[in-house]
Amino acid sequence: LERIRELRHALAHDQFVMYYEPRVDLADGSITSFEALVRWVHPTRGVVSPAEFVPLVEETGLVLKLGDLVIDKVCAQLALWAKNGDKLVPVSINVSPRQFNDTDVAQTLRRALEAHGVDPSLIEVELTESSVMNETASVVSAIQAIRQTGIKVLLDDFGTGYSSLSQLYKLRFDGLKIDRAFIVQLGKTEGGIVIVRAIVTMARALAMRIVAEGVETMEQVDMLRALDCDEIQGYLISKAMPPAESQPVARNFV
Ligand code: G
Ligand code: G
Ligand code: MN
Ligand code: NA
Repeated sequence: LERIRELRHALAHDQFVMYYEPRVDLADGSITSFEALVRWVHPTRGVVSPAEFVPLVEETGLVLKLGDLVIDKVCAQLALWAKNGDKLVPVSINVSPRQFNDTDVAQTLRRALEAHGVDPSLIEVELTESSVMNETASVVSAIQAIRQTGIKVLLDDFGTGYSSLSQLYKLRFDGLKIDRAFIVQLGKTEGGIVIVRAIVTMARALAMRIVAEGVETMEQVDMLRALDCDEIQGYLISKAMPPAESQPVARNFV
């Protein structure tokens, strides 16, 4: 396929860049971290969203190469920010189901951190429910291995998949990101607030940090505050941006 050849070429010729979307603490409006989101800078089509190519790289196994590249790029960026003398905040990396299940991600992360001289506390990993669906021993130990490195693990897009309560209890994520689909419903349907409240109550009981994704309105912010959510991200704060010279940690958003 032409598309696959193009993606291989893009990997070989360094056409991928990372954009960064801030996550904000609802208590004081400070930036708590950035989510790293990959972009393909195509020579003629411009900046291409991962929604257009992640499914194909996932199918072909190229996602393993791309995943390693993303980890390396984020660590390099953190090292650059550190060199500029900024106070750093962590960056979260999306790890695909295939990379999580087929490779030793903890080892890849440790090597990249070491190569760039970056502290593990500056990295977080986002796993989707589909990555951890089968609560096998290998899933449990892979998550433990990442956490033992000093890297936090967050469950991404929560509520859209099929993870069970017993899994959540066993796997002990550091945090949980409530899928945008539920945040959109806040203030629109009664279901929205009921579901978000239930997720917050459960996550709180398991001592997980609670992040709301896809926040676009102040009304949602007010409701999320009332529901005792910890952090938000979304277009109301900022979309993902190319890295600035320094991390803008000082600015207050909400
Ligand atoms: O940034 P955007 O909203 O266009 O991303 C679309 C989808 O691609 C999201 O589901 C997001 O999680 C995924 N994605 C973005 N960057 C990465 C990445 O670096 N690795 C993986 N595995 N998925 C990513
Ligand atoms: O699957 P994941 O949650 O990693 O996907 C993140 C994706 O969500 C990115 O592609 C990002 O561009 C997108 N995104 C982030 N904030 C918002 C938002 O407020 N609204 C919408 N519609 N998309 C968002
Ligand atoms: Mn994510
Ligand atoms: Na998400």
